[in-house]
Amino acid sequence: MTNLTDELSIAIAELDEDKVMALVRERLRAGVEPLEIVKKLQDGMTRVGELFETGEYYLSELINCGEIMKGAMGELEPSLAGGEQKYRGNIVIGTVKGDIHDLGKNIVVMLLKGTGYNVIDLGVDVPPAKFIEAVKENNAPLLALSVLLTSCLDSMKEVVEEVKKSGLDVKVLIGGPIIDDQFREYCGADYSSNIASDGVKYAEKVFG
Ligand code: B12
Repeated sequence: MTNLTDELSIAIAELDEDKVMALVRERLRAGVEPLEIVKKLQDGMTRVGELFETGEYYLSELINCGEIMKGAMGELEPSLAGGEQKYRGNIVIGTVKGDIHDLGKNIVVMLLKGTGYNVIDLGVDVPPAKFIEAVKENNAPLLALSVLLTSCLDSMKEVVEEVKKSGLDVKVLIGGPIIDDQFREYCGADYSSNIASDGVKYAEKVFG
């Protein structure tokens, strides 16, 4: 079980919404980096996942945790998204079919928007054909996919295969906590990461 020492991580693990919101605001005011705050929240959410696995938390707690994180993201969004930026190009993003987790993807979206990209966010549970259609329609040089469920890794592989078959000139970035280089090689994606800010790093590679 993860050993939590940070007050904010503990507050979200204990599903103490008021404390989470108060600490997020306090840290933002104190000038703490928004991604540092996200990391602390994520640590606490990992604990929630562990408590769910061991049967101490139920689905209702998982849902509650997601809602608290959404509230915290609302506070963090202005700092993550930044100010007006020069337009740098189109990026299509979504969570793959069968998976409805979107909090991590939404952070990637905020960071990309904040850097000046026009992000076409297809949402969650997105079938492969919809990704292909959106890439074509928007002439997007980069497609980003998110996944959290092990059972949906095949959905992700299917998207990458369909993209490669389509002959479209688009790079594919896959992300999520269970994504590693080995899986990237196996499914044939161009880039992989489990860090939101890497979305920007790889976008810079693609858009130059
Ligand atoms: C909140 C939560 C939910 C919420 C989701 C709310 C929402 N709007 O997203 C709800 C309640 C809906 C939910 C449902 C389920 N969940 Co859930 N959930 C979680 C929990 C607690 C937190 C996930 C989260 O948001 N983390 C915070 C975000 C910020 O982190 P993140 O997603 O990892 O994203 C970061 C990086 O990975 C990266 N990233 C993510 N995507 C991308 C994409 C790109 C391109 C890049 C570059 C980076 C990147 O950037 C982010 C910031 O660094 C996790 C526990 C955990 N360990 O994470 C379980 C967890 C993911 N859930 C799990 C399960 C089993 C389920 C359910 C099947 C439960 C059930 N019995 O119904 C359902 C599945 C529903 C479905 N079809 O998808 C398991 C998955 C196990 C597995 N690996 O397969 C976990 C790990 C819990 C556990 N330990 O058992 N869940």
